[in-house]
Amino acid sequence: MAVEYQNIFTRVQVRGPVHIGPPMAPGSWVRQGKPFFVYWFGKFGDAQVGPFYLGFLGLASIICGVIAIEIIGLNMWASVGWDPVQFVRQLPWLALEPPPPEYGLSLPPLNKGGWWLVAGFFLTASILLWWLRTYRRARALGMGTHVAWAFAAAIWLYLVLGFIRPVLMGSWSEAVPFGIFPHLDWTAAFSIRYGNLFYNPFHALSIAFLYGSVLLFAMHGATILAVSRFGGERELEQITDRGTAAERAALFWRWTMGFNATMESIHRWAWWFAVLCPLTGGIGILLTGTAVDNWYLWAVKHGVAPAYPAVFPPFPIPGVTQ
Ligand code: 07D
Ligand code: 07D
Repeated sequence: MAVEYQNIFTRVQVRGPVHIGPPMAPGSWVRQGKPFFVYWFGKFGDAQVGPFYLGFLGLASIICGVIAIEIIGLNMWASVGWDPVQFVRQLPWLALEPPPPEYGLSLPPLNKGGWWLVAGFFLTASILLWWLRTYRRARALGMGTHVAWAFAAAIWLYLVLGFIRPVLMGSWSEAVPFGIFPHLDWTAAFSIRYGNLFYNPFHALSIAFLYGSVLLFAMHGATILAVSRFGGERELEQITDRGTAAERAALFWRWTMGFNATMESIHRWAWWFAVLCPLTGGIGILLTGTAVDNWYLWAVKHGVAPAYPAVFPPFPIPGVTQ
């Protein structure tokens, strides 16, 4: 029955004794926590919780992250006069803003954007430390470092938005504020200030990869679920010894589109589509204000967008007496 297929819960839970994982290399921290099972976790993923590897990098990252969030939160709370009710009520609209333009790249007083710099420093340290952790844990398991490099693509966009571009523009005030809706206001204002980001070809590329990622994710998830009755979700076996699941999945797409991915190539497509979204996006943001001041006028100049006719005074309209 079709309705049985449209189910977010894992249908079969295989439960063995807890798995501690492979032995640790000398010099590593121990893994913390006695592992246990949670039935409802097993509905979404693996039922076993723990053990957890904290490690130096993990601990340092969490400490920096907590410092950043605490600075942001306390500044937001101060902005409502330390009223706890207003803090909770107005939280989505509260902000910790970067320094105003007159401070350029200098160190401003704490209450004039200084706290923004300190919070940004700790948030960035936390993210970079977490990146190192993904790299090191992958290496410790003898894995490739694909996850770390995909994460690096997102960090590239984050650094362009909050650090590299503001430095090139000579002002911290160009950077993004901390806050739920304030960072959306910044995004909208940025687009308007630089002549409509829709005319930025790298924004367009980034959107194509964003939408493409969604499409690929849906196609891949659906295809594998559709052949799971033949063991299709055991993807590794299907790569090395292509079975009936892989054959059927491939045939389905070859029949419908004339071309099909393979059990391996689909994951390469997925990785590249996801990575190229923030990678091209970061290029687009880096060019904005540095190389291109107004994307609409840039598009007019390059014949991508039509120039608006001057329809009313004070613009002179050719052939019309003023
Ligand atoms: C689902 C994985 C889990 C991650 C989550 C995010 C925080 C921030 C901090 C209050 C897909 C956790 C959030 C830790 C809380 C404070 C101080 C990932 C998943 C659940 N944005 N953005 C959101 C960030 C930028 C834009 C939501 C971060 C740019 C638009 C969330 C960054 C621009 C919309 C969020 C960042 C931009 C959002 C949901 C960093 C252009 C929305 C995110 C570090 C790219 C959406 C109210 C999500 C929303 C939204 C976080 C940067 C635009 C709060 C951490 C400057 C248009 N952004 N964002 O699910 O609902 O991601 O906003 O660069 O519509 Mg954003
Ligand atoms: C933000 C990478 C950094 C995140 C990191 C994660 C934590 C949280 C969490 C513990 C997302 C750190 C995580 C700290 C820890 C827990 C739980 C990735 C980030 C390192 N746009 N737009 C994009 C669309 C318009 C604007 C990209 C669509 C308007 C600006 C994307 C539309 C205006 C910027 C995209 C649209 C505008 C973007 C983001 C439609 C506003 C950017 C890709 C249909 C009026 C960013 C080149 C991404 C960019 C960006 C989509 C419209 C402004 C493809 C679909 C015209 C300023 N827009 N946009 O991966 O790269 O983000 O632009 O209208 O900076 Mg846009």
